[in-house]
Amino acid sequence: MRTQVAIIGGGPSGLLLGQLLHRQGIDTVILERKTKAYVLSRIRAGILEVGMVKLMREAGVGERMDRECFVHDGTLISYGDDLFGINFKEYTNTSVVVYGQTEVTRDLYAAREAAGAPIIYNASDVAIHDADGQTPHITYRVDGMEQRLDCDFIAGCDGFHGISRQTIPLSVRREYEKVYPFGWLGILSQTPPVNDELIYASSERGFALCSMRNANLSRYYIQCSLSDSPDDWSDTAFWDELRRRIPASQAEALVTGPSIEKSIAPLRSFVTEPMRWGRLFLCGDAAHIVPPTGAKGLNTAASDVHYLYHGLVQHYRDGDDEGIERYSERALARVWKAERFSWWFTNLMHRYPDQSEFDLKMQQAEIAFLRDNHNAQSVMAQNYVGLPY
Ligand code: RFL
Ligand code: PHB
Repeated sequence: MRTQVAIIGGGPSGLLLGQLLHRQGIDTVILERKTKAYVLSRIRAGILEVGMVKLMREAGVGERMDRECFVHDGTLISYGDDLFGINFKEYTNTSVVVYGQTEVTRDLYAAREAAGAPIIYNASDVAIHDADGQTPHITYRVDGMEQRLDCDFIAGCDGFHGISRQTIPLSVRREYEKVYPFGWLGILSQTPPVNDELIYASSERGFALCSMRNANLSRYYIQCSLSDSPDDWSDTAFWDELRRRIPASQAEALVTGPSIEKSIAPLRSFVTEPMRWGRLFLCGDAAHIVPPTGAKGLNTAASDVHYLYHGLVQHYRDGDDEGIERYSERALARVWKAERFSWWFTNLMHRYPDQSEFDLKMQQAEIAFLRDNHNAQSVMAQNYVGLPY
C-alpha cells in the first residue's frame, strides 16, 4: 500500500491532521494500535482553546461542537475559602469552550468514515524505516500478517508511549523531563456541575479541580498520592475529600452521585527535541506532555497539527519546503510556553510532600497577588485561552 502521509496513532492529533489534509486533497492512512471503542473510552481533556475550535471548524467537524459546547469566559480560583474569578473575556476578548476530548474524537472518526479515508485498527508491531532517507516506509501487523505502507512523510501522532519518538536516534534526540510527586484522581459523575465555571482549588489538604462536560455531567479531580489506586477511593471518600478542599460555599452546593469513571493520572512535564527527523514529524503527546493543570495537552497537540498541516500543504501545493523545514522550530517555540504555564500553574496550586513553611508562604503570596493584581490576571488569562499561532 502507498499513501502520501502515513499517520501513526488515531488519537485526536492523528485524526485532526488526517481530516485537515483530506480536505486539501492529500492522502493519508492512519495506523491505530487499539480499537475505536478503546480510544473513545478514554476520558481526558475537557477544555478547548479558540485555536483548537478554529481547527475543528476548518476540518469540517465543528458543527456539533458549536451546537453543544459551553463557552467559558473565565475561571474561578480558590485558596481555602477565598474564591475569586479571572475574566478571560475582559483581558483577552476571547474565551475557551468545554467540549470533551471524547466528543472531539467521535466527531473526527465520523468525518473520516464519511470521507472513506483509511484507518487501520489493531495495527501491532508498527515500525518506521528510512525516515531520514527519501523513501520512508512503515511495517506493521494486522491479524498476524505483516504489512508494508510506503509514503512521502510520516506523522508520529502515537502519544507518549508510542514508537515514533523512539525511532529518532539518541544521538539526535534530546529529552527534558520533570516528574511531579503526586497524581490526579479523577471521577466522572452524572450530576450537575457545582458551579457554572471551573474551580481550581488550592487547600491545606492539596489541590482539587471542579470541571464539567455538560449540564448533567461533572468531572472532578483531587490531588492524590502516587501510591494510591482508584480502588482505594470509595465514591464517599472522594466526595468527602473534595468538599474539604473547595470553599465552604461551594461544598454546600455540591451535588454528589455514583461515579461512572474513576482513574488516576500521574503528572509529568516532558519535551523532546527536535520534533522532526528527516521525513518523520512528531505531533502532540508523542513529543511533549504537560501536567493537566491549565488544560494545555490537547490544545498544544492542536498547535503542532496546525504547523504540520500548513507545512505539508505548502509542500504539496506550492512545492515549497519552508514549512516542513521549520516545523520543529515553530512548534517547539509554542510548546515551551505551554510547558511553562502548566508547570507554573501546577506549582502554584499543589501541595508538595517536601514543602517548607517558607514555600507555602510563597504560594499564598502569589495566589494573593493573582487575586489582587490586574496585570497578573491578564498574564494568566492570555496563557489560559492560548497563545496565538
Ligand atoms: P493520544 O490521545 O495519546 O493518542 C495517541 C494514539 O496513538 C495510539 N498509539 C499507537 N498507534 C499505533 N502504533 C503504536 N505503536 C501506537 N502507540 C500508541 C494510541 O492508542 C492512541 O490512540 O495522543 P494525542 O493524539 O497526541 O492527543 C493528546 C491528548 O490526548 C492529551 O494531550 C490530552 O488528553 C491531555 N489532557 C488535556 N488536554 C487539554 O488540552 N485540556 C484538558 O482539559 C486536558 N485534560 C488531559 C486532561 C489528560 C489527562 N490524562 C489522563 C493524561 C486530563 C487528564 C486526566
Ligand atoms: C477536564 O475537564 O478534564 C479538565 C479541565 C481543566 C483542566 C484539566 C482537566 O485544567
